[in-house]
Amino acid sequence: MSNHHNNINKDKYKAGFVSLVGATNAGKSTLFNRLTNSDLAIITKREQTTRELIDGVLTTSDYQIIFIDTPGYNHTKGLLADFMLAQTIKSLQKSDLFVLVSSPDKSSEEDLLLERLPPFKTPLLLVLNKVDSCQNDKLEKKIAYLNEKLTFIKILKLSATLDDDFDELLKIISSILPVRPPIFDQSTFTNRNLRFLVAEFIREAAMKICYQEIPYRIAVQTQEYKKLAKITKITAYLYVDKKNSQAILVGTNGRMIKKIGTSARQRIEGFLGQRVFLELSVKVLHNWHQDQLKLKFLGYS
Ligand SMILES: Nc1nc2c(ncn2[C@@H]2O[C@H](COP(=O)(O)OP(=O)(O)OP(=O)(O)O)[C@@H](O)[C@H]2O)c(=O)[nH]1
Ligand SMILES: [Mg+2]
Repeated sequence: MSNHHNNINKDKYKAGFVSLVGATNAGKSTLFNRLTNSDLAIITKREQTTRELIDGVLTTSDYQIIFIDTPGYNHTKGLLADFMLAQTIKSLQKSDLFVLVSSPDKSSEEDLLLERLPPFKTPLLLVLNKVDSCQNDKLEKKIAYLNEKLTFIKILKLSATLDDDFDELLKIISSILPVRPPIFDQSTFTNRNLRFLVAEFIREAAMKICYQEIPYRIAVQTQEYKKLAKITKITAYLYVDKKNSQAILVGTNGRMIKKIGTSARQRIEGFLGQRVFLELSVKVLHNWHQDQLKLKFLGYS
């Protein structure tokens, strides 16, 4: 078995933390998964998909980049939004480099986040995402606007969904990171455990399949996680904030929750590379998103 760490060049090796920040829906999680060659982060077309930080480690013989996917910024108020912004600030505090992921279809939502960046004095890259779906003049306008507000080391335009490789971006990032030995063992690819990831995959399925406002008021917790020889048995609770949301999420004859379960199970099986038995229950946790204690119970504190 070969090990990068045994033959790394200590005088040249680069390592560090890189936060992907920006407005909600800009494509941070999509880019995060592409950069880390993983399926760790959840992605939906809805806003406020990511709620908590997640690290993804990319290790090569020349560098180790720990990407941090962060909750996107939007104008939503409340305790959960406060928690999400605090998560983003926490990731900024530990990062050696910020990548602002922006997309022209997002208007001024990121402005309040932008104001938070300069005090850090951390190098900042700008990635203009979704070039496949927007006109060039809109893109240039956005760049001009951002250039007036902040100083970027470099500006890149790309499509996180359609581009084939991200070598240029990785090269720039690694060149900026400090000379430092690897922070994590070569086999480490995330800081998150399977129970967390599974709960997120279930939330992703619920956000994709259920409509209206309900998905924004769903929190998922993995209850049982049992890896057997041929199958992994998982039970999880989906918490909603009121009784009638529970009925909608379960659906007529349990059709909605069954659909969510099938989609989530496939996602988990793809990730684990093993068959999964998944059992979901929908519980009511009244007004959980407005209650500090309940948020804490759900891990949002
Ligand atoms: N056309 C196009 N769509 C993209 C691109 N990158 C991401 N998307 C889509 O944009 C939507 C949002 O992507 P996410 O990666 O979840 O965005 P995010 O910034 O992580 O959003 P939050 O977690 O809510 O902050 C999804 O539907 C993606 O498929 C891109 O380069 N081009
Ligand atoms: Mg996200």
